Amino acid sequence: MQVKKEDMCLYLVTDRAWLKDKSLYEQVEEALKGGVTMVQLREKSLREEEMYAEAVELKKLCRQYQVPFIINDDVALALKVDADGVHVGQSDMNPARVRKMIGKDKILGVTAKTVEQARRAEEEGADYLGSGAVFHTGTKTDTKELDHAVLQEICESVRIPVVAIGGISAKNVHVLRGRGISGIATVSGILAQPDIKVAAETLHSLVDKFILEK
Ligand code: TZP
Ligand code: MG
Repeated sequence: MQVKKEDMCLYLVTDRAWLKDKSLYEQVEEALKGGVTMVQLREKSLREEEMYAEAVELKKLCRQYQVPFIINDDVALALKVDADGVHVGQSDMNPARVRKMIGKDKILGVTAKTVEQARRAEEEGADYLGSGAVFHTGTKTDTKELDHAVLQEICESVRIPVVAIGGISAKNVHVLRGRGISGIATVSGILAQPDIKVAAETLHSLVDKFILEK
């Protein structure tokens, strides 16, 4: 499926590390109320049955808000819960293989940190790319910061939309202006904020202003 460009505006990626007094379901619902346009379930510490249960509930929730629901890395789980798509990194399953497994109607997202990776991912059937980390991030420790000139080259070298990820907050969205991205993806920019709904609203309007120049 070709992902809609407007769905790439504000992409929420989950991480239970930020759960405080609320469940992930409640946090995601607040973020949806605040205007996130896509949701990715990315949990590294859950057991299979817990991931399945979380995925079933979050998929239902995202459908209510008509927001695509993507699963990180786990193709079998994405198919089992009929998620809208899968996101894979460079060390996960090869995108061409994922595309074969999920068929043409589901969304395939791929992480790309170089122009070469970006072009290859597009050829292999990616619908969108995630590129980063564009700023320092404490959420993913095994990632290097991506030069914003390279981010721009990536955007210019593919036809599919590119979202920037990593360390993005209301304070630095404007720095990404003019690079050609279609939106931003964030964990802590939304989930670590005191008011999740307000954080999503704020980021959404900053993306409209600086990235989409609406
Ligand atoms: N991939 C590159 S950076 C990152 C991922 C999953 C973490 C993003 O988290 P945060 O909190 O938005 O910096
Ligand atoms: Mg991965």
